[in-house]
Amino acid sequence: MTTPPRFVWGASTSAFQTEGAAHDDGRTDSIWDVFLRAPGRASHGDTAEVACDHYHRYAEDVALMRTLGLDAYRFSIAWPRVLPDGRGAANEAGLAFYDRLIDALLAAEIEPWLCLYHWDLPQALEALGGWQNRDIAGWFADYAALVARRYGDRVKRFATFNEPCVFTLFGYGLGWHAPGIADTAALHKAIHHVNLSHGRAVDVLRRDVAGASIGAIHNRQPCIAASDSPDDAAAALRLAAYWNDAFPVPQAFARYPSPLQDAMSPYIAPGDMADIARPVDWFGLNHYSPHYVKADGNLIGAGFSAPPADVPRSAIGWPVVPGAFRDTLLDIDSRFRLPIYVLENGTAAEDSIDASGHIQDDDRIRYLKAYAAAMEQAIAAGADVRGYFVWSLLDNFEWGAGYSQRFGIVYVDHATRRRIPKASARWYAEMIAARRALAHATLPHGLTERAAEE
Ligand code: IFM
Repeated sequence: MTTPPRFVWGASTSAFQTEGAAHDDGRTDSIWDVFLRAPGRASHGDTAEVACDHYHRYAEDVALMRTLGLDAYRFSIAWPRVLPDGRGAANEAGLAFYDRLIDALLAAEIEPWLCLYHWDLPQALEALGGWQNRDIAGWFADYAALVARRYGDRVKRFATFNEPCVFTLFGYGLGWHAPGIADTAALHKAIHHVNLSHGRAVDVLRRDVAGASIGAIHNRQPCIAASDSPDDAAAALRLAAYWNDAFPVPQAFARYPSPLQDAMSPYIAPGDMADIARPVDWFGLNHYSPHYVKADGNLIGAGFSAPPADVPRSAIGWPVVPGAFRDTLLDIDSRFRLPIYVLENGTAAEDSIDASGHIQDDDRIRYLKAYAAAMEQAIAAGADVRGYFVWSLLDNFEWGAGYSQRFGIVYVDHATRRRIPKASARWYAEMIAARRALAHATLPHGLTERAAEE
């Protein structure tokens, strides 16, 4: 057992994927609501209008988390729920929902981890250019200030963005995600304005929340050339620049990675890079598998390839390579020198309810065990990993895949919204309890975990 005392075990979700209540209490459209109205955007025409109905069932969900023994829960705020126009007048009814959620978490002794942005930009701001409009850095800072002042008395853990590489590349570069734009300039402007917004929000959170612990959440996956060809090798380097480095590198080192420097330079104003590279407290990592990359005619010249035949894959075809997780943690540790929190890891699996009403998701348990072991190898080798959050608590709305992919450790019947903990939820709860007991047992007699750390 190599996880340190006070290691944080949690689960993550996001607002758009779970809340539903798309039109309740003054919430307006996000870019995803609008994007999904066009045909063919998500499997089976699925939408997130109701999703897991977490908006109305949050108390049941918090009670479930408590039975699992979670230390922490990561959720995101729906920007269009609290600021229906994206800026200006706040919506009290929307703000009050997160008061209820946060208070329920604290009453259950579960630490709230709040992410400001998990892809659901208010459509009202997209109408003004969205992430392509430089003014968004100010709008995002104002939104961050609203959230900080409202919840900062009870929430200390703040993330600015979840996976900025994914929503910029897929939303503005390749056109697969909302708002469905595929344009080189749009992609580069979006990347820079998201970075600028991150820096501004860090300053606001630091100013307005006493004792804030702030980070950003990055998806990092090794990019491996699909063949020995020089074209595939060059494509892998390009994808790595967009996917792995376009956000953490400027945020930590005040420069863009070299393959992107020329493309980004038209959008950088004097002082921007210093404004982006504001000190943070931790590095949030989302990791699932490595990417296999081939040359492609798309606007970044890089496409996703199937893994080699001998690489095991999950039910949805994602490579299962725990060693890549270990290596990613060690790489982050050596390059960024920050405490690392794994804020998403997990897998979709073939989940079905058996005759006795159970979901025996052995594939997911195997995946989680292998990835937990890889994380422990990284910790044993010196990586400063302080927490692990499974993706996801619930089977939720999986973007373009709609409800066809289930990532939850808790099954959600999408017709009735009934929740049923899967075998993996029981495994996770038992693993957390066992590690906690061991951490206590290894402390010198009479010393609490916190005292030992101090
Ligand atoms: O569901 C997503 C999440 O929103 C962002 N990270 C990856 C997950 C699985 O695809």
